[in-house]
Amino acid sequence: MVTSIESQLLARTTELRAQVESIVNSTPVVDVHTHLFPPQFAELSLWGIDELLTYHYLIAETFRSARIPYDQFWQMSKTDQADLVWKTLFVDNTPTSEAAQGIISVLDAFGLDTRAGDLRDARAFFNSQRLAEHVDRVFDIARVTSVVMTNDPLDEKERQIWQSGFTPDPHFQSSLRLDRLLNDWSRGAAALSRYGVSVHPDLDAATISNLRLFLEQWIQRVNAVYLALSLPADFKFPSDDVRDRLLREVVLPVAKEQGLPLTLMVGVRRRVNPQLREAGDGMGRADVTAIERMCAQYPEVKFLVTFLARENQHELCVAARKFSNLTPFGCWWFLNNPSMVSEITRERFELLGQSFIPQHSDARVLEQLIYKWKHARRQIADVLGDSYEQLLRNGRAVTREEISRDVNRLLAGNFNELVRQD
Ligand code: FIX
Ligand code: ZN
Repeated sequence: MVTSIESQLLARTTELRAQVESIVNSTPVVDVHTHLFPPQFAELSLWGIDELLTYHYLIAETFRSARIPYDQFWQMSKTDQADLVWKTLFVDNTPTSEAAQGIISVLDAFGLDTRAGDLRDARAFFNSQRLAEHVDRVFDIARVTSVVMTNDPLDEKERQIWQSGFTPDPHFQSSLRLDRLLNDWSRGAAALSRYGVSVHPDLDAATISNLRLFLEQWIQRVNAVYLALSLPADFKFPSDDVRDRLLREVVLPVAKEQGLPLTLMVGVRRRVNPQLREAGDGMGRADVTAIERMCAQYPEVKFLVTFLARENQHELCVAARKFSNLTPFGCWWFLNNPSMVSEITRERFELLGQSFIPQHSDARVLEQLIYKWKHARRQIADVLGDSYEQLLRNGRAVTREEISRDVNRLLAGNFNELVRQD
C-alpha cells in the first residue's frame, strides 16, 4: 500500500525539474543588496529606458565598440548617451552580453519591441508610467518582496531626505554603508566635521565615542537592517591602519551592541580607469583569511560576505564551514553572469547545503530587478534541480513541500533570520 508521503515523492526527473522551476520562479525574494531608492528620494531613484541603457555595465561595453573619446561621451546628454548605447550594442551588434541580454528581458517583460531601430517607443512607454504604480508592478513582475538599499550617512542628498522625514516604503529596507568613513577617513572626518560631529583625525577617545553615537543615531534614523562596507582586494586584517581601528573600536562594537550583521563586499579596485567613471572599477583576488580572522575574533557578530574574484569563491565556502557566523551571499558584479552564478551556486550547495544566500541583484535602476531575478532564478533552479536529481539517484526523492521550504530559505529565510525578521 502506498503511504501518503510516498505519493508526494517526486520520483520522476521531468516532474521533479518542473516542480523545482515553478517553485523557484514563484517564491518571493528579499534582495539583500541594491542601490535602489524609493520615489521619495527623487533624483536618486533611477528608472526608465535612459537610466537602464546608461547603466555603467553597458557604458563599459559601449566604449569597447563605439570609437568615441571619453570626454565627448560624458558631455552628451543622458538621452544621447542612451541612444549611442542602444545603437552600438543593440543595432550595430547583437546584444549577447549579460547586461545587454538584461535590457532585452526588461523590454520583453513590458511587451516592447526588442529589435527596434531606436528608442522612441520605449521612451513613450516609460514616460507614460505613473511611478508609484510602476514600482509596484516591477516588484510584482520580479516577485521581489523587498530590497535592501545602500544608504550612505555622509551623502549630502540622502542626508537631506532622511532629515526631512518621509513615509518609508515597505518595498525598501535600509542599510548603513560606511565606505566613505572607513576607506577614506581623512575626507570622511572632514565631512563629519561639516555635519557638526566633533572628530579628531587621530581617533582620540572622544572621537571614538562620537563616531559610535553617530552610527547609533543613523541606525535608528534609517532603521538599518545591517552595516555594510566594500573592501579593496589588498584588504588585510589585522593591519595597523586607521580602517582597522575604525573597524575594531567603532563598527564591530556597534554591530555587536545593536545586533546588526556586518556586510562585507571584498575585492574591488576602485577607478582602475577613472575616465570610465563608475564603469571604471576593477577587481582583484583578496585574502579570505582576513575575513576568517574577523569571524574568529568577533563570534557574536554575524557577517554577510561576498567576494568579487572567482578565485576566492571556494575559499569563502570553506571559511563558512568553519565559522557559522559567516554567511556567503551573492555572485557580485563581474560574477553576476549565468556561467559564474551556476558554478558558484553549485559549489555552495555541495559545501553548504542551503545555508547561504545565492544572489543579490545590485540593481541601480528599478526595472533591472526584472532581469536580474529572472536570470538568477533560471540558474538557481537549474543547479538546485541537478542537486535533487542527484539525491534521487543516490536513493532519496524529495517532496514539493521540501523544495518550497529549501527555496524559501535560500531566497528570503536565511536573510530574514540574520536580520531577525519573520
Ligand atoms: O560596492 C558596491 O556596492 C558595488 O556593487 C558598486 O560599487 C558597483 O558599482 C555596482 O553597481 C556593481 O554591481
Ligand atoms: Zn553594490
